[in-house]
Amino acid sequence: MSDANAASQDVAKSEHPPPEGTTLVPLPKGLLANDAHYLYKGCVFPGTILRSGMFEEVLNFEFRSSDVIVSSFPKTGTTWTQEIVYMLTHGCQKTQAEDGTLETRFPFLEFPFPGVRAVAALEDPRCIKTHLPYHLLPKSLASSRAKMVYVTRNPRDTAISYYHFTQLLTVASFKGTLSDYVNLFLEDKAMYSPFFPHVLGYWEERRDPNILFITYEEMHQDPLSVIRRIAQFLQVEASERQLEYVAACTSFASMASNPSVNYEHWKESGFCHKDKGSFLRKGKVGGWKESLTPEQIEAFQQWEDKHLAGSDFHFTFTSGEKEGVINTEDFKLQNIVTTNFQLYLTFTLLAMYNPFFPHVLGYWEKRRDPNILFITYEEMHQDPLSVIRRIAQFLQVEASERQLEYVAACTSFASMASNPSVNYEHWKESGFCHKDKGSFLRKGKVGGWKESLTPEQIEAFQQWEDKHLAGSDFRFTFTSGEKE
Ligand code: PPS
Repeated sequence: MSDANAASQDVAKSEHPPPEGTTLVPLPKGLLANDAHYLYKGCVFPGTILRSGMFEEVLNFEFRSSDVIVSSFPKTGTTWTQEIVYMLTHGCQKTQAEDGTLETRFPFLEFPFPGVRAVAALEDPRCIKTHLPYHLLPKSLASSRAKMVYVTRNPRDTAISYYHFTQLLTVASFKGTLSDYVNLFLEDKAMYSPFFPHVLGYWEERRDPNILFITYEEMHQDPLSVIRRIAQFLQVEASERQLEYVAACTSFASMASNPSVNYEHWKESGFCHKDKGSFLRKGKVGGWKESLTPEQIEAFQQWEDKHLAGSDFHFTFTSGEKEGVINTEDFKLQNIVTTNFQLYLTFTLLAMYNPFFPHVLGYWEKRRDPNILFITYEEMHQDPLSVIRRIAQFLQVEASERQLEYVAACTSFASMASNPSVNYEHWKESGFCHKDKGSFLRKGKVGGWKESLTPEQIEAFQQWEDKHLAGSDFRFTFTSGEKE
């Protein structure tokens, strides 16, 4: 049994009385293994949390200005948002086993594991998850200037996701039907209910500069633009290419196969049943249409209308998913090195191998071919090791991290420039190159165009680029994101 599970089960058995003013929520007998749900200050909590003896400490938790918090009603896209935030605040690198699983690198504030004291003791920058409604957030939030991303999702898909999750969790082991669960949900008896005050409580605060309010549906429709907004909000400097990489690594398929975020280890630790599906279940918008009966849809409709009357907030219930959403395959399968085309001083058809754009875009169109890997000079420059790792994977080369680092060292600009077997210096001897016109390995920089081109030339390039890239989803990076 994992530490997480042992800790949570110990707490589940704990005898701490729930805080004063708590009342038991009457639940139908036999549906839930953990049927001791409590109502505390207008919010339904499981006994695991309220009887942990730590709840008062949670409410008095001290946030710091460097904290990034992801808040949500359960099953609305918390994990997805957490992974995006984590990548953005950790160099836009894909999370690996060594980073630890999500619950350790992005702990759950009010959950007994690792516990509020452990969260308090974490070093900056802390990434913290919570499901607390706005009015129960620790009082320190307002003055701390910590940044908070709140994510929400339409209540129909949320309820269905929650139903499957309560079946999956051993501590809950929901025994009823979807219909039983829908009743429980609409009666505001699910954990962290009531749903609408949760959402609207944060919606009211959406203009707070330290709060970003997003929805599962907009992430689904256009992940890259939501990731861009989150990056701006968190003041993370990231290139377009890095943001695309974050989108690729946080696609449903990528997260579902990444053990550092897919929670599959909960099956081994006994926290989840092995035969009740997975935490990353479907990841769709609009699944409710296939799962709910017309009567249930009508009940949701009335419930939603009642709660949203007088509010300017509205949910999206169906998918506006874009075709060809980026996935990690795009990144695995990129094998043509393109170069920053602003380094070209001409954009007529005179240079050899022109025209430039049809050249690049012709290969870009083929990037999903499993035998083609499309990469850029700029990403090699920014993070050579990760590109080398991708090339190795693509070529199915088994190499240790140490070996990949050695490849990176031997292919650095300085190393290649001094290596006669690759620097083409012998071309000077053979008369193929002039001896007084520099070297083949010339500068090896990104963004040199800024010093070399006049404003007029830059403007001309800009127009030419815009013309050729209109209608394409391919973008170049023009400046260096070079690592120190
Ligand atoms: S929890 O337990 O409150 O933290 O759950 P939460 O993460 O909020 O919600 C789980 C649902 O989010 C889906 N999910 C995703 N959908 C699309 N893309 C990505 N990357 C992604 N990651 C998680 C997850 O599959 C659950 O939804 P359902 O509908 O059950 O599939």
